[in-house]
Amino acid sequence: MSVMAFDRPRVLSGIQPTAGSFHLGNYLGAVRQWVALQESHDAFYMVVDLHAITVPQDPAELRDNTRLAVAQLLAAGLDPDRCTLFVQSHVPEHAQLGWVMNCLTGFGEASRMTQFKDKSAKQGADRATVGLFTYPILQVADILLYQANAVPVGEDQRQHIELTRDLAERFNGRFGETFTIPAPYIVKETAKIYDLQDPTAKMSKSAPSPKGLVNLLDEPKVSAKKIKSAVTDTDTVIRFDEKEKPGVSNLLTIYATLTGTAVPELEHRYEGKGYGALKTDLAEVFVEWVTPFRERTQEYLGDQETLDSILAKGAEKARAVAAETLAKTYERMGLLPAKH
Ligand code: ATP
Ligand code: LTN
Repeated sequence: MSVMAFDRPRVLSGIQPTAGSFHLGNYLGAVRQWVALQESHDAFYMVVDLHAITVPQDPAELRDNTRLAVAQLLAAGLDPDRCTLFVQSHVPEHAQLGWVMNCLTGFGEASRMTQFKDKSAKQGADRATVGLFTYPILQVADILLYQANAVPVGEDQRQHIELTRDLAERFNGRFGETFTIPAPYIVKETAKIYDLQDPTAKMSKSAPSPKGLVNLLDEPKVSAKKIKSAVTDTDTVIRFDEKEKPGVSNLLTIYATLTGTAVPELEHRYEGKGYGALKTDLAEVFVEWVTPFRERTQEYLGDQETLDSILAKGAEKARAVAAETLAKTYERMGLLPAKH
């Protein structure tokens, strides 16, 4: 770790290896910010496999998807020399602090987490596991272990960051200053990317239909077609207006972010042109952006030795920080230190 790292504010975030491919919402809402923040922050990023197993996973697929997630993060621009990149289960302190945080959370408090309500409803409530119920509490432990100042995520994660702040304050109040209180880092423009077929719903891997979901690793032609068939409205004016024109606004957000062009500039450029022109051009922009991304992902995936060594180094750096926080936490709570 560079000496600089100690002067920089710290960020931490995680992504689940639950689908093979990241989607455009994951990238624009979260991963893109991770890449930018490694330049200015002491950054910790992980693939949260322990979160993934809160719903059933096939073992071979989980292993493959974990490597694939790491390869995509590298392809997106994470640099293991600039950030600490690791797999959650390689750092046992996550599960250990997770238990402590479970013991600090009220049952009612956990029951109010909306993501659990959504996800358990999707599965059929009687099939949801206790792990899915305590999922946000493991996330609390993830964040507090690293004394993170900020957590770059999409809008859907805001409630979990609030819970993290509440539990950190509760612990500090009861046992003395131990944890940094983290702030959500949510970029307004891209906080919620919408489904291309239902622009009022979040783009999600578990959408009822795959037609509005843009997966980064899909054949670019398939994604281009989805973009060209995006739902807009019966008007023809290209204007950013989330209430009246959610479909067009979503396309403008994606276009603006992928090209670094301001939305008003795009509105101006497409004045008098129809939705067709906007969609065709955006499809092209996306294909141009995603083609090298897919190639880089395949390259990283093809070199497992390098991948494993990046993860080994990452886990070692992460453990050094996590172990210190866990030891302090145990000590503060009165857990008897083991003598070696
Ligand atoms: P999904 O909804 O696809 O199941 P998820 O939120 O359950 O995704 P992850 O895949 O681990 O879980 O999400 C990784 C990151 O991507 C999180 O920070 C999340 O907020 C962000 N994210 C997911 N979907 C979107 C979206 N549509 N717009 C913006 N950010 C998103
Ligand atoms: N719940 C998050 C993934 C996640 C996370 C974290 C994000 C697990 N641990 C810690 C930020 C910080 C999600 O994206 N669904």
